[in-house]
Amino acid sequence: GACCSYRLRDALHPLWQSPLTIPGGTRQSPINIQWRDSVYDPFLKPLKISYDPTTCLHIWNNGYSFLVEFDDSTDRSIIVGGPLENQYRLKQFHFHWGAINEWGSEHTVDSKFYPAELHLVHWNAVVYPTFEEAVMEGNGLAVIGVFLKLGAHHEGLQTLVDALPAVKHKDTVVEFDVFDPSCLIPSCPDYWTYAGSLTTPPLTESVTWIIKKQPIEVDENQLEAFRMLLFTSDGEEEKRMVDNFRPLQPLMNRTVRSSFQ
Ligand code: SG5
Ligand code: ZN
Repeated sequence: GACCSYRLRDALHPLWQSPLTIPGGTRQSPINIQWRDSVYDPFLKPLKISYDPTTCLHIWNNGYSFLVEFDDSTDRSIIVGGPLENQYRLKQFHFHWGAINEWGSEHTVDSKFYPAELHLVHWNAVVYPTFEEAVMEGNGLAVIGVFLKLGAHHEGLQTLVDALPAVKHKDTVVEFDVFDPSCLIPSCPDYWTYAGSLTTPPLTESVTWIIKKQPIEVDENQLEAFRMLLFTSDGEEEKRMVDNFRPLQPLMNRTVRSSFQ
C-alpha cells in the first residue's frame, strides 16, 4: 500500500542511505499527537518570536526539501520562552508535503494528516559554540512545527512560492534576502511540546518540538508549486519532490504537554 511505497522511496533516497531508525532510540520524531492524552502545563510560558528579516540569506533545494537559510552568526533572529530555558537562534526553515492533499505532514493530530508542515529550526547558541555541536545534544535544537491546511491564499507564503521555479532542481540556490518567517506562524499562541529528534538523518535526539495548534491556510496553487520541485539534478530523469516526510514513530515513555486547556 501507500505506506510501504513511502518507505521504499525513503530507503532509496540518498539522504536515507543511513539507517531508517536509530537503534535504541527512545525519543524519535515525528509522532501522532493524541489531543486527549496531552497534559496541560500551566507553567509553560508563551513563545516569543523575534526575527530580523535581513538575516534571511537564500533558498536552497537540498534534494529532499527546500531550505530557507539565515545568518545565525549573531542573536538577531531568535525565539525565547515557551518550554525553552535559553534563547535559540533561527538557522533555517523548510517544509514537508504530500503528492496529494490527504497526507504530507510529519506530525499528526488525532491521527489526522495535514497536506504539509513547516519546520523552523533553531539552535541553542547560549550553550553550544556551533550548530553542528547543538545537533548532537539533548537541548541543542528547538523546532517550531506549523501545519498547512487547504483554504485561503497566503500572501506571505506567495513571496516564497514565486522564488521556487529558480530552485526547481537539486543543488540549486537563489538569493532570498529580506523575508520575515513570522508571517508563516499562526497568531493563536497555543502549542504542544515534547522531547524528540530530527526527522532526517542524523535523526539525533536533540529537538524540543513546539507544534502550533492552529494551522495556517494556503491555497491549492501554492501547494502545487511545492510539488513542481524536483528531487533530481538538472540532466537526471525528473522525480517530483513529494512525500518528503518520515513515517510516525512510537511515543514510548513520553508525555506531550499543552500550553492550553
Ligand atoms: C538538520 O535537520 C539537518 C538539516 C535537516 C533538518 O537541521 O542539518 C544537519 O543535520 C546538519 C548537521 O539538513 C540540512 O540542513 C541539509 C544539510 O533539514 C533537511 O534535511 C530539510 C528537510 C531536518 O529537521 S527536522 O527534524 O526539523 N525535519
Ligand atoms: Zn523538517
